[in-house]
Amino acid sequence: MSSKTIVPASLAAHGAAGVVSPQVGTGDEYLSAERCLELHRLMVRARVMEERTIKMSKSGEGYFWIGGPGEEAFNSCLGLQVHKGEGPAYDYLNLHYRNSATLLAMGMPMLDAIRQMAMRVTDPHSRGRNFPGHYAKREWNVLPVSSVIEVRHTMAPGTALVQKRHGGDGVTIVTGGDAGAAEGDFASCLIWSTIPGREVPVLIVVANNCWGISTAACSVHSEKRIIDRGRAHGIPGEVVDGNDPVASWYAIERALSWCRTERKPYMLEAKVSRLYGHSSSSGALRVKGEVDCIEQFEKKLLALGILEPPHIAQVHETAELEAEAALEQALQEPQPAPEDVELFTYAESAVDAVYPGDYTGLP
Ligand SMILES: Cc1ncc(C[n+]2csc(CCOP(=O)(O)OP(=O)(O)O)c2C)c(N)n1
Ligand SMILES: [Mg+2]
Repeated sequence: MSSKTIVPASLAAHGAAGVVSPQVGTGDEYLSAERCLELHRLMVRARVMEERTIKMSKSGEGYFWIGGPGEEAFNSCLGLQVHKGEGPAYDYLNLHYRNSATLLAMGMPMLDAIRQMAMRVTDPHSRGRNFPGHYAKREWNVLPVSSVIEVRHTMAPGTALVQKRHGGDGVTIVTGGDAGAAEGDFASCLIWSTIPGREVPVLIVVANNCWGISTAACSVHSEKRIIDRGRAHGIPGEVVDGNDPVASWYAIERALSWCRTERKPYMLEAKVSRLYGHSSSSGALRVKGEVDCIEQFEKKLLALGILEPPHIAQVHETAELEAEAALEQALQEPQPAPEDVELFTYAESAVDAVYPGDYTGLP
């Protein structure tokens, strides 16, 4: 592969006097070609990383796999719009297990996700002790992803309340699926986010892939749109085609802007695909017949002349090389030691009078 970046002719011309910047549109909303190329690269990196970890689950370099192929368009747009930092002045993220593209868009190295899949002690999210996609990053307010779904929905109003008291425009973002939205913890989130006079800035994202493992959403949800669950609580919302990065970008922008300025909750239902089934437990085989956001976006970029086939091939090839290099490195790193098994269970706490420095919290 050539290390030289190929620049599409339409973009090479951009910047010359009198040349209008190309744009990509959905309806009457447009994103610049530069933003679309950035999103495309992120989406491809996320997909390649997920496909590499799926292979790891089959080759014994990792075991259980779960992740976000099919959610790259929406999740990349989300990650690029997060106000990233530590503490209540910044956004808090209570994510589910399909948000790899969000973390990559925020700047996570692919290597860190591969380390988690390969169960290496160098995995900064869980020291090689949790499933893939179970991120935790204090410096970016990414609270630990929980395999137990929707528990973050009862915690999200808490960080949002702190943000409201703190002042500023920090938002708590909580993501989950359609099946999770039928659980009691989801209802608790709606109730605790809208206590009269104490409404809090939570962006509740429902990634609706129409499935909860093997249960079809239509066999669970009586409402046509999941966002309608928010209506009883006065929570505004929007349904967006999560496979469309342009539509997703603006829906997320509107949602975050509402939470940042009104300091109240908003619900966003993103219609997404689930391209490899639920997890490795259901085989992680490529599903036919669902929209692939990357293929769809590439067709659009090709039709507009923003990308040409060699550029697309280069983006994929670069991502694959990055994934292979990450795997090679991760496999050389150590795994956790058996004697560490009881460590790192609870965060240390200066206000814990009994065990302030003991991560286990145990006697
Ligand atoms: C509280 C709880 N109940 C059940 C499960 C088992 N479980 C794991 S994933 C899942 C389905 C989740 O579906 P959805 O919320 O639509 O998210 P998706 O996996 O489709 O993204 C279930 C029931 C769990 N992990 N936690
Ligand atoms: Mg689902």
